[in-house]
Amino acid sequence: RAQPIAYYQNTDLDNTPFMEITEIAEAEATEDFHDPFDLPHVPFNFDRLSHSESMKRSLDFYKLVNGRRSLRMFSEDPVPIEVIRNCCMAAATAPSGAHTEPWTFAIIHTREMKAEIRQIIEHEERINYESRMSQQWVSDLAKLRTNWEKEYLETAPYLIVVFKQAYGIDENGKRVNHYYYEQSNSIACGILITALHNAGLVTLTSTPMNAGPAIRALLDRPVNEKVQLLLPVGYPASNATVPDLKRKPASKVLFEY
Ligand code: IYR
Repeated sequence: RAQPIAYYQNTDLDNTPFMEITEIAEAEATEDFHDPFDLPHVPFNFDRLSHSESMKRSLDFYKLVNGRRSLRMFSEDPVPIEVIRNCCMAAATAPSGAHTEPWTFAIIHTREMKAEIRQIIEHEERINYESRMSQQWVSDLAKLRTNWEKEYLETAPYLIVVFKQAYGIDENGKRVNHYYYEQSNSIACGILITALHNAGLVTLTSTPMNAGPAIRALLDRPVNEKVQLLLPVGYPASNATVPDLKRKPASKVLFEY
């Protein structure tokens, strides 16, 4: 039988467990040894596309995502919740540091909950717009014609709140390290926004300033979770408008070496 393995903690850097080399060797020598941190590695099945197929797909995808716009005027028309679930599960396929999957998606669809979230956000945004933020901030945003009122938080059939987990909590209540959770979560959010657009829906990438803790409390999420984004999702209002923004040309964003 394998003896219990002593791990020690390298507290200077992080909490990654290390095994003494001699312990690994001894433990691996026993037949029923299974390193709890190891995973079987399996063959990767991959179908290679022709260059012309890759060319076509890359251009089609570019055209698809180039059509995405952030919307602030929503219709009340319903959307099947399965579509929203699928988009969230697509987002949850994002790569993450040490495969820790540091995200939680909360789908809000009841009138009552949407109204409560609107109240929380408008209360904070009113302060942001009226006193908390600088004149520079207010004038930089002016072209978007936003203000503290957020009617879309109630008209959109869904609000998706994405939480980032700074660390995990295992079944025994023990803290688990999450690596690169900011980057991991941002990637997941990018996939979510793209998945919603691909499903024929519109959304707004909103970051409810100063309202995160109250939203977390309302949704009864644990303390390791922080609001990353709040996405109203649905169809655009029939009279919806968007600012006539232009994207930077390739010459400004792309450099080849
Ligand atoms: N969060 C505020 C303000 C706002 C800030 C930026 I930077 C934007 O690109 C858009 C809005 C709001 O939602 O009104």
